Amino acid sequence: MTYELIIAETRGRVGLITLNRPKALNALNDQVVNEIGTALDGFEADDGIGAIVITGSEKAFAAGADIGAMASFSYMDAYKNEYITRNWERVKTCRKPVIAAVAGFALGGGNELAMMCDIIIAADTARFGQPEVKLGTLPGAGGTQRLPRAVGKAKAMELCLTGRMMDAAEAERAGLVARVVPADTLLEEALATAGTIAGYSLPIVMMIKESINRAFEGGLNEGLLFERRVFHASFATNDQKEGMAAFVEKRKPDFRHD
Ligand code: CO8
Repeated sequence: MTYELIIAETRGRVGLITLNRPKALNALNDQVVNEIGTALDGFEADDGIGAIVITGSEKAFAAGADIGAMASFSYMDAYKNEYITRNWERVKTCRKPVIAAVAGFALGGGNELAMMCDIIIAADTARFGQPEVKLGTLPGAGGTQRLPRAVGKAKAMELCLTGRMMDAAEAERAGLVARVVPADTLLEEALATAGTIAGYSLPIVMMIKESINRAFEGGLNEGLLFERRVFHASFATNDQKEGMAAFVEKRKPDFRHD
């Protein structure tokens, strides 16, 4: 598969997607979003891949939806054709863990893309924001929903209503990012984290991802019941037998991902 606006490659059991529209600071258009979707399809179908990293450039993870392309849209262009937002959910529906490795700007749709991923690892140069208000519009790919869940109502309101950016340290304090690392080690750290995850049993990793997502997408009782049932289901996997036997026998587990 050849791509024009992303690079898709594999590093061991990790799939790596690099947004590659540097002159436009990785601004997101239909083609970028579709190419990300196609790359995710490939990684999901590949039994040799256990986790995925999405990254951008040193200057920008993604500076948002392509403003030039949207500038003259009518309501019908946006509503009927679902520009950009049409294929967005593909990141969310990915069953394998996805890590966003963010350096530089993650603004508007760029921040929304990062938040769709399961873990954000930020370079100390990262800056996050939802500046749509400055353009006379609002977040359209989950920003008003995922940001308050990540950082709380007060900070989400302030960020969306003022359009100001927050730096990596503030984003970590607020709970948006899992970890801040020096910029020159970002990819290495993200790939190492993805590699660790990909070394575990894939079905168990998928069960954990699905269960944690319940905490954000439903009520507490439903989430607790879901977690309990998936915990029970893990005893039907060979990897649970192997993982616990290895512990008892004081050896390294040999997960077969089934
Ligand atoms: N769209 C298109 N082009 C962009 C974008 C963008 N979002 N951001 C930057 N660029 C382009 C610039 O036009 C410029 O192009 P050129 O060299 O041809 O003039 C190039 O990238 C470099 O940008 P700057 O010269 O502006 O670089 P600076 O370092 O001076 O500034 C900033 C960097 C602060 C990031 C600045 O470029 C900026 O403010 N960009 C816009 C950020 C923004 O408003 N983002 C939100 C967009 S709206 C949105 O995302 C809505 C989401 C709705 C849901 C859809 C899902 C995607």
